[in-house]
Amino acid sequence: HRSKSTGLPDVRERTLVAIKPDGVQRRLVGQIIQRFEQRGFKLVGLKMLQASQDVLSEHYCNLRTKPFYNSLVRYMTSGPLVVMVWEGHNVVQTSRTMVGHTNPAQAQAGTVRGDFSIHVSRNVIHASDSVEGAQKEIQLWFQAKDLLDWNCWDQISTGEL
Ligand code: IDP
Repeated sequence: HRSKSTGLPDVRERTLVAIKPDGVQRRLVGQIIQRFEQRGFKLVGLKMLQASQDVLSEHYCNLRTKPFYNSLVRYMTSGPLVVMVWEGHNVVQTSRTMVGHTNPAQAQAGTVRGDFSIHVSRNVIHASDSVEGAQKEIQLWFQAKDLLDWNCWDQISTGEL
């Protein structure tokens, strides 16, 4: 994604990543954060919380009519989540690639789901699926004041090397 005015890479692209309750229970938080750091993305927000039904019904509003919706909400409220905002060049699409297919059975090895999960109802992690979706989800889960605009000394995340 490029800035319409300058044509330069949009260094402010952000996405929402959430480690689901099974990921927290299974002590995968460190390994998952490590993958995003190692890739070069910049962490701009992070918190652990117990999700409310209200936030989840907004977060998954496009799935409300699905047969698995109630069990999805039970799963997502079964324990704490670790919710993060990651920033960097093309972070939305690259995060989806790093997360892997929704159904772990179809997720490639090397992806979070492909390495750490086997069933779609316990697939460890969420990442926004579009730039617009990411903006909505970030607003839903975070207050603007809790996102930090810090300078990365090496600019790895911007793609402007
Ligand atoms: P995504 O998480 O890969 O973006 P979505 O289709 O948006 O996939 O589904 C949201 C979440 O709902 C999935 O990550 C998974 O936890 C759950 N889910 C999706 N499909 C099923 C299903 O067929 N059975 C149970 N849970 C499902």
